[in-house]
Amino acid sequence: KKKISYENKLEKVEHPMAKRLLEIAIEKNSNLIASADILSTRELLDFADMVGPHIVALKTHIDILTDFDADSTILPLKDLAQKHNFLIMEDRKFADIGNTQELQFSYGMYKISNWADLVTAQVIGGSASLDGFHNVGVVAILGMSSKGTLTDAHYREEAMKIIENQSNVMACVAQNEIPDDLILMTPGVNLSDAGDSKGQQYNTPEKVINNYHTDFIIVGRGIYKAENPEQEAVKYKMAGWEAYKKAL
Ligand code: UP6
Repeated sequence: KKKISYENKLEKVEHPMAKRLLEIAIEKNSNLIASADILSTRELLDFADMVGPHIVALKTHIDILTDFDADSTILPLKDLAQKHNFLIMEDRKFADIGNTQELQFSYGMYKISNWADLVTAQVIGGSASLDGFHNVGVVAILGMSSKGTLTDAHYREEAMKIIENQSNVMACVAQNEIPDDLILMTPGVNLSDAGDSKGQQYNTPEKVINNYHTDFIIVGRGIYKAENPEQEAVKYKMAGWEAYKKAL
């Protein structure tokens, strides 16, 4: 079986953020999401400006920033997203009851609902827990990349039932193939390491695109820890795009 093209997937997806993401992929010839697991605003913004031209989305963990400030972090980040045409994906991995998640999504320091195009959420709380995510693309965590994860085949089967019936879910994070009408994103991608000492497990872009038909590779340390992150982003972008074309 061959991989579905972004053009064909664009006709199958309904969520507006799914459409935007696929349009950006087609326009930029990129299936790269850079994970910016960076601790200061200055470095986050410099990184976003450097890799911005080569990525479809920038994935943030906004709660690891030591100097978060809505005006000095989010406003310039939004400007960079517009300048370079990428989406902002907050990897919050919500995992609570619906009411709490709604509060976490819109209130507190980060006010994620004000600025994130996409947010990640676990499905552990069940279907109704996801209902409160409005005006955002929900990326559901179907399976994790870490050693010993509880997202085994049974979990994923039950999770997929929730995901398929939830109209605000536009994508899944997983380490396996999923139905063609959803977007698949795969982290745990690195060209030079096999893993880290804390349970992370890596595959190459080629392997995840070939084996899982993933639509988007998520790369963190492979890029932001590199001596020349822009050059490395180009390398991952090219590896991802070549593998995509070969898998078609
Ligand atoms: N991430 C995973 N695996 C998952 C889900 N999410 O690694 O199953 C996220 C991590 C991190 C990024 O939270 O932000 O993807 C991977 O970073 P790395 O490439 O530096 O390992």
